[in-house]
Amino acid sequence: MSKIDEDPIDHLSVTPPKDWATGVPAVTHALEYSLSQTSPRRTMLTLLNINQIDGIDCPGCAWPEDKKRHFNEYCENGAKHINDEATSRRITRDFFKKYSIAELDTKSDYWLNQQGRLTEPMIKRPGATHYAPVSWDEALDLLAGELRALASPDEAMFYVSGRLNNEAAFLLQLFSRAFGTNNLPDCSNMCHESTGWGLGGALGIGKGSVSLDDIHNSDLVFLVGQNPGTNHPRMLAALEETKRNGGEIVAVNTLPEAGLMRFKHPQKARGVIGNGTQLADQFVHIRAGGDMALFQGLNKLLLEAEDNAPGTVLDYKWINKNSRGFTEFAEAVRKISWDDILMATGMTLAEIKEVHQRVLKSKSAIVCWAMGITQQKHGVASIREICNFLMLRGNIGKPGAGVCPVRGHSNVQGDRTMGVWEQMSDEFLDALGKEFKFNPPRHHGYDAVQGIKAMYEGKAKIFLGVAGNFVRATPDSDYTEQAMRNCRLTAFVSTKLNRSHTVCGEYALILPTLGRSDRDIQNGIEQWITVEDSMSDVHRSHGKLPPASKHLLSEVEIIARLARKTLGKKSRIAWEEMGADNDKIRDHISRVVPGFENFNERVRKPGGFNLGSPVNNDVFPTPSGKAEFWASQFEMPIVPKGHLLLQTLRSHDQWNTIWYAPNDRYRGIHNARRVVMVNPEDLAEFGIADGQQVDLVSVWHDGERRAEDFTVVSYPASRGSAAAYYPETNVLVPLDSVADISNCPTSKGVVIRLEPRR
Ligand SMILES: Nc1nc2c(c(=O)[nH]1)N[C@H]1C(S)=C(S)[C@@H](COP(=O)(O)OP(=O)(O)OC[C@H]3O[C@@H](n4cnc5c(=O)[nH]c(N)nc54)[C@H](O)[C@@H]3O)O[C@H]1N2
Ligand SMILES: Nc1nc2c(c(=O)[nH]1)N[C@H]1C(S)=C(S)[C@@H](COP(=O)(O)OP(=O)(O)OC[C@H]3O[C@@H](n4cnc5c(=O)[nH]c(N)nc54)[C@H](O)[C@@H]3O)O[C@H]1N2
Ligand code: SF4
Ligand SMILES: [Mo]
Repeated sequence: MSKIDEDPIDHLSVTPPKDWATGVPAVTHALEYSLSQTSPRRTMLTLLNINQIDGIDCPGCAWPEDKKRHFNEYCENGAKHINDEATSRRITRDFFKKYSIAELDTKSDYWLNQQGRLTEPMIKRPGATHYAPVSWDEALDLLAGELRALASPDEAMFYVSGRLNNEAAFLLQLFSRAFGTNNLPDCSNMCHESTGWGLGGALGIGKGSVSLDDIHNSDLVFLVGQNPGTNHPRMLAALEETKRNGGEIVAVNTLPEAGLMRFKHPQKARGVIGNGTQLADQFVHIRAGGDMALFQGLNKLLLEAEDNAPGTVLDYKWINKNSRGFTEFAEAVRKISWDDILMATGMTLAEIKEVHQRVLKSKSAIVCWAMGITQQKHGVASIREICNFLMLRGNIGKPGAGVCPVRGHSNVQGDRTMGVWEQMSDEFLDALGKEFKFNPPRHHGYDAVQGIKAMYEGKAKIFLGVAGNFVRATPDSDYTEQAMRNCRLTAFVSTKLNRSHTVCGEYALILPTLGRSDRDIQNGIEQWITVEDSMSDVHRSHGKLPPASKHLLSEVEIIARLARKTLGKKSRIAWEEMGADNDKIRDHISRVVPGFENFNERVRKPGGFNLGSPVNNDVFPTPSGKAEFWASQFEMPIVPKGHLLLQTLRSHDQWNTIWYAPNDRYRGIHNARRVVMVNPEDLAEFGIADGQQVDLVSVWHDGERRAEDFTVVSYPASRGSAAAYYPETNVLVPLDSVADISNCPTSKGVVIRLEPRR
């Protein structure tokens, strides 16, 4: 680990990609990072508490805990994430005196994060070169005054990242609506937004329908467009159980990710020695953006198989009882040509038939997916096709079957449940208005992409981010940075320093907050928060560590104080009461959010409660009350000759916009991040050598965008695709290159060419 003020040396070395994930080296890597951040005592305190019943919910991904909690209920990356927050390093006012904002802006994302926890509120005033200390009251008075001075509430935006807990998310959306706007963009806009639209249209739900037990007991699990070894490591233990119970796994990816192939359990003797468990029974090396075509092909084969042996393949009982649109859908799928499907998938017919045979053999199937699907132009249509596929054999609502979108941030699903969305339903707004006796605005707000455009054009003037790193998480970095700089005021409620603090509006505020691992005492009573995981389990998280500084406030308190200062005495909402007592917020939630009745009581039970999914009781909350088949048009990304389809993805040593070390161990990439992984045959065709320096140039209707100085790594990526790390490559993603319907940036589908550097 390098010194605190230097970046690790950028000196690429490449080793062969691994074909197994999470063995003993993983545990040592977790400890190494943790101990570089804090003392052995604090490391042990966090690790003993992570994901335990009365402990700290892992601030990493949203994968659920096993009902039978194990002593070590965490993975290597979870340990890194929690100790990145629990770090003993501190940023004080002297730090901001030493570095100008312009100087901080030249530092890497790594460096900014490594400086440690933020400890007191800071302000940048118009024309100032440095942040200066400011009291909480002065900071919040300024923000409140500026909000009140806006010509319209819709000139303000309130961004939420999925690290935020339920109580704070509920309070923020309440404040935003009481102030008068639905401008609530969130990280989900860039993440599983396509999932919400796809599942909403097909099944009337926005979330997954399966439990861990379903995964364990399924006959066939598809892992499509996700990298669980890095991004949801404990999912591998669940998949190992699937295998042990006789289930099969089909992995569909443009890269042969280590975690899809084989798993060595870090906490079991047989994971330490030996070869571990083989995971994927079949690896489908798909062409980028070819997943919809794959499922169309599988659906075509199912229809043909039913023709050949009527009454044996499709579940007509389920289809007739629960769905609509089968006939139109079947007609459309039959018309799609195999030539198109094979071209889009890059597969042979024999390979697709092999998957089909596995489907025929199975009595239950689950499809899991993540960013490889949602961040594609036709992501929503791909998810509709996945739903068609499952519905054909009644694989919704029975044990071992269903949809499993694998969520990113630990509470990203909960934040949406709590009403953080720019287009919440009238039912939700009615309930909110009734509970708090006001009329919430009804017109939709800005999502992330629309919000950036509005700031650029001067239509939005104040940006408040609660958690996250908006400027690095969003596409088209140059444009987005200008959009932020155009603002009157940018403010962030944050635990750690990041780029969003160095790209400032006229005024800028850093509002430091307690992290999930910090103890929060209000009036002598310990406060705890709640989260909802990827499988709709709602449970508690208790901070355990002494707060990083005595000046920190909880997110809830910051929002409550801001709300009172902005809305003044005329607001009849009990902000002070809620800001001081999370139980009070939960009481309100119990009357506003469906499924949260008796919230305080039920969530106090060990492990909390599960929200369930209506589709498991054959209830489909679509406008028709039925599950909807959908006839998607055939679609595949068109990539001009000499170009590649770039995906911007995560390395093993990073949490979203923040990297912990310049390594991607499973992919064999060490000591560098500006690398682009390309298939050797594509490189040969372009006349570009492994190890050559290139610029990545993205091609879009409004012109070209450039990311300079990348090293080419010859890699088994599928033909025609390329992979490079986010957020360094966000500059290449055009703001209006978005998924149809969901408006999610196409971070996995950017047309680029490689331009050799002289
Ligand atoms: N350690 C760690 N864990 C994390 C995160 C992190 O940054 N670090 N982030 C969290 C968040 S917010 C999220 S949303 C999740 C993200 O979890 P993932 O979705 O697994 O994350 P990505 O790294 O974006 O990887 C996308 C995967 O899709 C594949 N892919 C790309 N294009 C295609 C395609 O066209 N078809 C198919 N079939 N596959 C494709 C890529 O090769 C890669 O394996 O992870 C969460 N967990
Ligand atoms: N090109 C490209 N862009 C992408 C993606 C991609 O795959 N490719 N993925 C997208 C996805 S899936 C997502 S989810 C977004 C992620 O977007 P964000 O969620 O906005 O980004 P993070 O990097 O998770 O935010 C990290 C910051 O959160 C703050 N933080 C951490 N914990 C806490 C806390 O407890 N409270 C508060 N208040 N602050 C805290 C810290 O200051 C830290 O610096 O990025 C998206 N952008
Ligand atoms: S799988 Fe996700 S939630 Fe579980 S310990 Fe790892 S990072 Fe944390
Ligand atoms: Mo995400």
